[in-house]
Amino acid sequence: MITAKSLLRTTAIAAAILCTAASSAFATSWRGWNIHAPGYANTVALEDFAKAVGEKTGGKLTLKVYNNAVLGDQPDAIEQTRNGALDFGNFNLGPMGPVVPITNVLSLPFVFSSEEQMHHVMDGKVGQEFADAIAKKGLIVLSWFDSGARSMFNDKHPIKTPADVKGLKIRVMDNQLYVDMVDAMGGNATPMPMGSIYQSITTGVLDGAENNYPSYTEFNLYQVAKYYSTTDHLIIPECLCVAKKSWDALDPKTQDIVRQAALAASKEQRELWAKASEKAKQDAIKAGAKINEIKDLKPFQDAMKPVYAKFYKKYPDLQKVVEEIRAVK
Ligand code: BDP
Repeated sequence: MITAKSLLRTTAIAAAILCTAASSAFATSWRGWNIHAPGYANTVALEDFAKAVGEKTGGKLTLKVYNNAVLGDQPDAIEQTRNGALDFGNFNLGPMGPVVPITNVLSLPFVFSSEEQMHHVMDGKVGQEFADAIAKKGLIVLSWFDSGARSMFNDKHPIKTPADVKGLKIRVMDNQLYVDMVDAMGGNATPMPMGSIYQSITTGVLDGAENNYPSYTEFNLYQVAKYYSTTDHLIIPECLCVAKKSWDALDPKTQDIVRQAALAASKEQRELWAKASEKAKQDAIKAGAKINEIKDLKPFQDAMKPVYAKFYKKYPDLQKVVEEIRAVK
C-alpha cells in the first residue's frame, strides 16, 4: 500500500539519485598520487596544476593531490592509475619499466649525457615514442618532470671507484635493471619502498641507497648514510600522467585545459627542481654529510657493460632507442 510516508521516502530517494546524476554530469573530482611531502618541488608543481585545472574549468573538474604516498607505494599506484582507480600521479619512469618495456631504456645507467640532454630527448620526438608506448598501457603522459641525477650514499665509506661498492647492501627502486647495475659493481641490491630506507640502514639491513640530493634530504637519509658520492649513474625522467579512463571521459576543451596546466606545471617543477637540488646539497653538507665529488666517471661507465649486454640480449629491439637518445645533443 502506498502511504504518504512511503511516497515521501521514495520521492526523496529519487531526488537524491537525480541530484547525484546531475552533479556528476557537471562536476568531476580526481584523486592524484604523489610520493613527496608538501614543499617538495614536485608537490608544489602538482598542487599548482590541481589549482589551475579547478579554476580554469570553473570547478567542473577538481583535483586533489594525496602526498607522502598515502595512497600506496609507487608500483601499486602506477597499477591503480592504469586501471582507473586513481586518476593521476607524478611517476618516476624507473618503476614504470616492468609495465612498459621501452621505458627501461631510461633506466640504463649513463644513457643520458646530462640533465639538459635528457630534457632535449624527452621534449622531442623520442620522448613522444615513450609517451605513445605508455598510452598503450593505460596512462596519458601530459608532461615530463625532472628528478636530477642519482648518486650513491652509504654509512660505510666514500665511493671513489666501482670497487668501493663491493659488498655494500644498496636499496634500489623496483626494476631488475637497478639490481643488475649494483651487481655489476659487486654490491648487493635490494628493491624496497623509499620510505623504508632510513630504518633499514639503522638496523643494518642496508648500508645505503642511491638518489638525488632533494630525496636524500627529504627522507633525512644524510643522518644515517653520510657518505654521498656523485656517481650520477642514473638520470631518470618523471611524468605527470593521467589515467586513460579518466582522460577519455573529458570533453576536448577540458582536455586542453588539463594539458596546458600540466605543461605549465612541468616548467614550474623544473625551475623549482634546479634550486631545490642546490639547496638540498648545501643543507646536507651543513648537517654533516660528506660529499665526495667524483671527477672521472669513466670507470663507472665501463663497469656497466654487462648491464647493457644483458639488456640488449633481452630486448634486442631497444638498442635503436638507445642510439636515438644518444644522437640527441
Ligand atoms: C625519487 C623519485 C620518486 C621515487 C624515489 C625512489 O622522485 O618518484 O619513488 O626517488 O627512489 O627521486 O623511490
